[in-house]
Amino acid sequence: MTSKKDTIMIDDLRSYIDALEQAGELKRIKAEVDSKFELCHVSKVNEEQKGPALLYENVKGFDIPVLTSAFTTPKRLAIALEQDHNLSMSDLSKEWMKLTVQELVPPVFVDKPKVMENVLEGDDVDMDKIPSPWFYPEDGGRFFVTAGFLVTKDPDTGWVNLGTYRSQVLGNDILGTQIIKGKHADFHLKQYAERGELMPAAAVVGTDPVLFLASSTLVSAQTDEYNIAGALRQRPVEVFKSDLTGLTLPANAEFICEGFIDPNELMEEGPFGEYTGYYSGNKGKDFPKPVLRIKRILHRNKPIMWSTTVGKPINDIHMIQSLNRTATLWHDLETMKVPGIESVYIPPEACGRFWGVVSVRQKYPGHSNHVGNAVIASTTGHYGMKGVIVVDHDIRADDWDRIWWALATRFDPKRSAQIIDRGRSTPLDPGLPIDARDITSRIILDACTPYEWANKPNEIFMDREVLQKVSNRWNEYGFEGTSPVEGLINSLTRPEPVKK
Ligand SMILES: Cc1cc2nc3c(=O)[nH]c(=O)nc-3n(C[C@H](O)[C@H](O)[C@H](O)COP(=O)(O)O)c2cc1C
Ligand SMILES: [Mn+2]
Repeated sequence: MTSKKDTIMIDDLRSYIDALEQAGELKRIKAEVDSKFELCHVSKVNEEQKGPALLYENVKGFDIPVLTSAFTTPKRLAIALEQDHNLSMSDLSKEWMKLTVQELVPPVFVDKPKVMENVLEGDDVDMDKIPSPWFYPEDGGRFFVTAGFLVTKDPDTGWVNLGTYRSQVLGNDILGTQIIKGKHADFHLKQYAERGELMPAAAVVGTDPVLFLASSTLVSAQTDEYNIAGALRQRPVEVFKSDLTGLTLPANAEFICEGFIDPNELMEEGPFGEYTGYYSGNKGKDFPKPVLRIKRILHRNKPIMWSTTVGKPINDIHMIQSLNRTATLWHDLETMKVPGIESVYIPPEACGRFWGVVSVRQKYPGHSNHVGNAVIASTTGHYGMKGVIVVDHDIRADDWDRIWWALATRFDPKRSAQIIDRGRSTPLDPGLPIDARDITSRIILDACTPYEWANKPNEIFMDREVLQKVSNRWNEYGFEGTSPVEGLINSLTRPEPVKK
């Protein structure tokens, strides 16, 4: 078991790669690999096998290595967050929630940012020199930002926002950026449009992984994601103030493309194989995107490119969404004062957003129903979630074997399922018709034994004393290793009756 104190201190992409390598979670690929399709296809097949993170050291036509599959197992997310490597996804989300509801930690400004080691301007601004992968055959081209973020600033209040919006290379010095309506950079863009000004913006790739994780989390407006990343690390992120755009930028990034977005300029971008496993519905002229015109590229010496494959689950984006949406849903339920919440989980298999599971210790009739309805009314759960499963406290929200058992044995479809109409949806949900994706229905599956039943089914348990003896004698029976019973005795034996 790896405890927190054994982990490497991470403050950039390189130290994260070192930490992965130390934990045996990184494979270096020496063979020449084409960044068009081949790199993505190798990574995707490796991800399906639950393989390690991959560092492609010999990318055809480039001398810049590319990292993929950084987060595709819970262990690698735990390494990124400097947490115990054995934590489950749901437990990691709980740690995330605890850290981000504490005091936020603002960044610290440094004099000599490493990302300024190389400053490319004029004709040297050439996105074709960077190995931005081309992922799937029907994608519109190469995508520079998949594991990164756009930095923008509120011109009125100075709030600095980091948002992960994928960005396609549309020319030597042009990035098309998919900022979906209502995202924070969209707020900023509208403010610059009203002022009749260009919006300073920077596309950043290859940072401390917590910055990428924070930039793709639903954080409140007017909250700098730097402060969230600082809270997750319990120490400040190193930043600098750009003399070109005035933006606060991460000092240790591998690449930063700085420039300006004209609020009135849109270009065709995409299509892109999305995290749903489908291409997005509307494309081309029906869905043009804002463009970042790059004035300069900053990069570290010997820079490293970082990408995520996207496409069908499970890859980085599903793990990220599972992690941060579980954390925010859990927090939502706590702030709504729903009692008895034992664990929460939004599985990556369900694209990290469409289904959620909550385990509850019931305290009153209708409690489990309260939980299901609270989930879909919450800030996290109201947006795009289609189904909620509620289980009793003896089942962990991320224990699929037992969730199936609850659906088999504590559930009656007529009594336990409810369909709710007209919830907020996402334009990327392929389960809805392409032209009618604003609204979805939802289902709540209450897989709990009703609290009010006087005559509850009699569950099978083991004898406590005999089980303790079995645990003590585990190796005597000829089994190797520590007894699997330790720590499980309470859940395998009949709970003490609650004293009235
Ligand atoms: C890998 C990845 C790719 C994403 N791509 C997009 C995207 O192209 N457009 C978008 O609006 N949101 C995208 N998201 C979701 C946003 O990052 C998320 O909604 C985040 O909260 C946006 O930042 P903001 O809240 O500061 O606007 C992506 C998330 C991840 C993890
Ligand atoms: Mn934000």
